[in-house]
Amino acid sequence: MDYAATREDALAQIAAAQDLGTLETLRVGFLGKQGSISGLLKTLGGMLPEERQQVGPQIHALRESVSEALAARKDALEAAALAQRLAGETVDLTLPAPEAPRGSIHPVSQVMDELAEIFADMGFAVATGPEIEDDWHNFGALNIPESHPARAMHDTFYFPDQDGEGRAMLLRTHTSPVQIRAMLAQGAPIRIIAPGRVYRSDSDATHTPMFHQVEGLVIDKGIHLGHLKWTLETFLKAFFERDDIVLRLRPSYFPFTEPSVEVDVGFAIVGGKRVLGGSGDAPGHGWMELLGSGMVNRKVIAAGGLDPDEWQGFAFGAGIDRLAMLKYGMDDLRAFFDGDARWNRHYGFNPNDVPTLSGGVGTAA
Ligand code: 2NL
Repeated sequence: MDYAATREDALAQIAAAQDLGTLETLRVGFLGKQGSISGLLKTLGGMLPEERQQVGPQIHALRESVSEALAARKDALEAAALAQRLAGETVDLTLPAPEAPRGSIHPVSQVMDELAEIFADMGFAVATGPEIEDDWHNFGALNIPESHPARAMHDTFYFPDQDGEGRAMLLRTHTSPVQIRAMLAQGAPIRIIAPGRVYRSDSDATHTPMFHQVEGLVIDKGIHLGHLKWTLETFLKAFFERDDIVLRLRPSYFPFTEPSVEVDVGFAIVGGKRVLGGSGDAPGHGWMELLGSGMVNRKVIAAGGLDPDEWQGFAFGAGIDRLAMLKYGMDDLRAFFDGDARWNRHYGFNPNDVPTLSGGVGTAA
């Protein structure tokens, strides 16, 4: 057997391989389980010791040089492929700068910025907290009993396992747990808003399983419903940028507030569309429910680690997505979360134009 000729032939084939696929086929043909050189190695077992001593080193040397040639050719082909890719992926540094900034602020982010700006002016801080909560912070502390429908599997996304203390874990259904945590961590007095993502197992034209809520909480001494009404009126006038916003407070029920009030805002119908402003009782006008609120239930103040005989407060909650739709005129909630670039461009806001009370909170278009 002429191992030198076999070697030359193999090396020539390897040198001629023009791509990694061909090279791999060659490798399998020489060194694979059924490969020709692997076959030669197997013949060693049937040889007499003298013959094996003479032929063995030649076959091993053949395998060695073929294996080295394969590795070297592989490196060369990979380097060539990389060089070709880099040549095609050059960055043209002479391209002109974009005329306007690319990307825009999502209406939900814009409204959250507006809320922070408006409430900061009234002395509120922005509080945030975990979206994965335990049963107690989301329900128990808020006087929502085990039997309450809001706790049913139907509305709440539960995790399969409990936490270390045996409490059920869930995706928060409102941002109230943020305010419970703030009471426990900071004590009183408190003035905060808690904007953020919340989750409910609900999905149709007007409900998405994830949506955005803002809640507000004030705890101090001698707080009454008048403070609540003034705060919401001042907020809504600044947010909708109209002085003629009129509120109607209606008795309602929430487990976490007592008394509870639903807040309606008067609207007029202008060109077939509802425009907020003016009394809903005037001819051609109506009332739209916008917020839920009330005086914080004594049990909730106590769950927050405070003495309800010393501290009182009010709280409110509203949907941010809905506030954005009303202010900026979108009619389909689901489009908020589709990520359609055309929608984002159309309804998005200039990232260089931040909401300010002096410049107009919502004029950044
Ligand atoms: C609604 C109603 C509401 C609250 C949220 C609250 C939070 C704490 C204590 C007491 Cl820590 N209350 N939040 C109160 C009343 C209403 O939201 O319709 N939201 C969309």
